[in-house]
Amino acid sequence: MNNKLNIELMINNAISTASITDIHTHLFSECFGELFLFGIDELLTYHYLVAEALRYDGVDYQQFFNLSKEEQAEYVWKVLFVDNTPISEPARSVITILNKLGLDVNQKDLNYYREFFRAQKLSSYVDRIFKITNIKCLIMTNDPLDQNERGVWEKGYVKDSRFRAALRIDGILNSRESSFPQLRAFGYKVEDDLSGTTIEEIKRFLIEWIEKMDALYCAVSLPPDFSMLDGSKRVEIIENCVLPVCKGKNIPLALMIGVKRAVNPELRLAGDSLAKTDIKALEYLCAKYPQNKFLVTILSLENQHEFVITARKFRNLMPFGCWWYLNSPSLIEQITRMRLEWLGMSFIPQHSDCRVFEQLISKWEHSKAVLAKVLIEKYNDLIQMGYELSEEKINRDIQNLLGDNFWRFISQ
Ligand code: FIX
Ligand code: ZN
Repeated sequence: MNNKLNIELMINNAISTASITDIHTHLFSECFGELFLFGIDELLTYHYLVAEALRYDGVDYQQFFNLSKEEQAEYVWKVLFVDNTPISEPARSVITILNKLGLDVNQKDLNYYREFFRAQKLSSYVDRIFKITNIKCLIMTNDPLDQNERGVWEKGYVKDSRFRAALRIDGILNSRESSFPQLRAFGYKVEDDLSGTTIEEIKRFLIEWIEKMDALYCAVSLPPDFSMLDGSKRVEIIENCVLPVCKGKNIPLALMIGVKRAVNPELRLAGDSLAKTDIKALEYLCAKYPQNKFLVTILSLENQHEFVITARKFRNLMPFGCWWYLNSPSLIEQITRMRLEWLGMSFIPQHSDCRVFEQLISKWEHSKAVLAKVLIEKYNDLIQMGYELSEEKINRDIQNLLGDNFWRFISQ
């Protein structure tokens, strides 16, 4: 029997039991050593919180960054959690994590939390977080030009099927002045003007690393003024290297568009902002390269309607996630509702973008609550007209949204 209450129970149950694939994170598996971030000090020094804490008084930015990690965490803790109420989305997330881990959220002494995290045995702790969150698999962000990361891929990498790779190519597309010398040092014959063997050598680099990492896709973040018609070297590399390689390997290219890097460089990682982009570049790519697949997320709220309609026009375009500054309940709700209304179930509603392991708990908990709210509304619109829904159909739909849409898109 379909009634409102039943549907609500079925949706909540389906959302809490679906096995999630988190398609974009900055997490690393245990074998990456220090790149695996966890615990209260890492949570408090997350760049989302740093930007917020530094708004409250006139502390010198440089002075703050000169502090040790523990001292920075203490500063953020005092400002955002002791002297103020942690109401913002990033601050509330810390409270959600502590609560879900069974800790007393009213303790003001940071050492109480530190002791808990210090006492964890990493491997079983990792298992526990995967269990709490029902995450089957998450995708890392992997940059072979990063010295620390590269070292692990070359020596000491241990496969863990819960952590899959994505080859991040911001270096070759956005900062050739630093990435090309690195490529040359690694033995790739590339010229700054892209002459000679450069195109073939970049392709060789991409293929070698896709294979080494078993990467599920290539990814790049792009500025708001990203264009495919500006005659830039970036466009040349995309069209002559990245797209042919992705097509040959049958993997998507993930485009993350709209980030304005280092608006306030003094804030370091916390200093990036956003602006509207022109969807034309996406239309051009999807239309001109129907054999390529594009996983896309866009940072500006103002772009979301055009973006959703563009996805209706191109089946090689898969919208994913509410990225970064869109990852808050009111914005997720608005965007998810719009996507459901115009794309049905054919999109990927969320990814976490976690940098610290326990953030998987809060980011998914908060997003799932919003997804449930919107789906309850949408399913109720149908049952009010006598449309019959079964638990099986609801489970299927939600499993598609939280995991299977991605794997189907990858394997098409
Ligand atoms: O470029 C990206 O992948 C961004 O998501 C990050 O660089 C950003 O700093 C972030 O953590 C957003 O959530
Ligand atoms: Zn990211």
